[in-house]
Amino acid sequence: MARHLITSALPYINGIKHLGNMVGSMLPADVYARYLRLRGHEVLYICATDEHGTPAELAAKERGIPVAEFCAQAHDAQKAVYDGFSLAFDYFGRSSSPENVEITQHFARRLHENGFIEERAIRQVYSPADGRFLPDRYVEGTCPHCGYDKARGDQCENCTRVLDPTDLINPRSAISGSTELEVRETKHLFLLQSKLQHEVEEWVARHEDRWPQLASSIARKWLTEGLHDRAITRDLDWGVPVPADTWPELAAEGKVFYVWFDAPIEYIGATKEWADQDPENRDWKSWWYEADDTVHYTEFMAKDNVPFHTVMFPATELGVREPWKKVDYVKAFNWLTYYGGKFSTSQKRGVFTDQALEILPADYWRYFLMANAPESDDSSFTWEHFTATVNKDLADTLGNFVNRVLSFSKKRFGAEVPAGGAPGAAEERLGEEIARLLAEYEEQMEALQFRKASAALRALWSAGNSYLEEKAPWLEIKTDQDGAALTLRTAMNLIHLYAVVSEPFIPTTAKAMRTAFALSGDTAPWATPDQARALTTLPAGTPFTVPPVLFAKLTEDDLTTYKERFGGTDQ
Ligand code: B3M
Ligand code: ZN
Repeated sequence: MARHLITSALPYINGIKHLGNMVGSMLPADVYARYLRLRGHEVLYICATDEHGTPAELAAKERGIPVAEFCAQAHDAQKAVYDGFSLAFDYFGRSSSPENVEITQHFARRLHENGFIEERAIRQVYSPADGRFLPDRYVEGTCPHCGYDKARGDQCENCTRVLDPTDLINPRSAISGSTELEVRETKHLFLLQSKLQHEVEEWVARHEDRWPQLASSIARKWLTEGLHDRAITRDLDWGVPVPADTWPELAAEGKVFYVWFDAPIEYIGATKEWADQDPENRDWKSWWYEADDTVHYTEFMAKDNVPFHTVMFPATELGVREPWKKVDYVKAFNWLTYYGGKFSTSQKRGVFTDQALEILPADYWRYFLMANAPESDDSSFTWEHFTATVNKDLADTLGNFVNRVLSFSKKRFGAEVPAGGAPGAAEERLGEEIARLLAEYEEQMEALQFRKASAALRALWSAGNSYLEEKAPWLEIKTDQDGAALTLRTAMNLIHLYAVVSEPFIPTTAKAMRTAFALSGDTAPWATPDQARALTTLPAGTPFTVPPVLFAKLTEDDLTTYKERFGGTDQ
């Protein structure tokens, strides 16, 4: 059995994430991790907050608290939301951890020893009004490539190109707004990526055919444009310090590593944090260092993060000249839009993950987001689509089926799975259909095709409804008690199967469905094709309870309320 290492792009510390961030990284990683665990694989799902850099410093300044304190609070706030979304990380770490500092400094020393880091004097934007250098997002201005006028000094979020603050047209300070900026000389460490271009190209060529097209095309484009040497240190207070044993002068000046240098290393750092929490059975290095072929590493991220993961982090790992595990599969996502426009943290447009949970439980969001994941293209969130999907798929197709079957059976046959009748042609057809759909669901999950997997899951739920309509036990019972008992028993077996296989998408509801049945020894993590075909796992006589309504139906009033509360729906 493979051991699956899974990471999702590290949510930046500043601000609660919106639904677009959730569906492009952590949620699909969680669905995949849950699926693989159920299928008996060993899984390590690691994530963390990405804490260094200018936005954290700016946010702490705004709040008037030290940046370390700001990050500690913001980490806990994000973790609470992810718990609310039922994200079952094996560990959720912090890139400011001592573990990450240690590994980042180690990587830097090794890169230096191997001739891939060089000290260079560069000209940097300095703001006399602010009394400091202005790295990265501390400078804003117009993108030289696409003309977007709110481009940040590190990257243009409109055309996704990586920038240098000095590239910006009409630059201004993000702290004071001052446009009286000058350029001064300062020393920084450069990662000589140009020397690694060839090796990265070879490495990508050996892997990209196994990546989805979105990931490989972005990697290709970057390599074609050529890897440039990049400054990997900054004049900031908050970051991994440049190690004094290797660069005493820069360390004395208080330079720290650039956030994008230490952030991907935190995938490793967080794994060590996980081990340090509980030394028992925590052989963290076997996942990362000299990992054998049984470790399969999958990364989840939105498309703007792809260059860092397919080109830059691999370049770093290659340059270290130590056998650190590199990614096997890059699952990249397009954008989820809000009514066709951008979700925007800064402009508070769209739905944020904490607000989502105030309105409805996680399973509603998990299912909707995965069923509409922006996989092959951007996809748009609208309240109309959301409420219609919840009502149709979750409330009607799944929830109503469960309640209808269990309530009716309890009323007519009591609170045990009813006995009587023998499976006939209808059950045989149903069994074949269920086995086929389960195989389709598994195939799509293995291929990380989440929309298709959701569609197969939905088809499994629908097949139960069709069977129930065909057999109509509420009529059958008038003339054929045993026939009605068979129908209801078969339907209950479907509910149990749904409980088992829906867990990756809707874990809380899945649990409620499964615990409705007092089936002794009910620990099977998954259903076999034979079980799906036979639909007899739950024998007659198994006691059950009728769970409360699984999914509330959303009304026109709810829709109006959501649209009013969140706004921005008319473009
Ligand atoms: N924190 C995403 C961002 O802030 C970034 C991902 C890091 S993954 C190592 O845009
Ligand atoms: Zn641009």
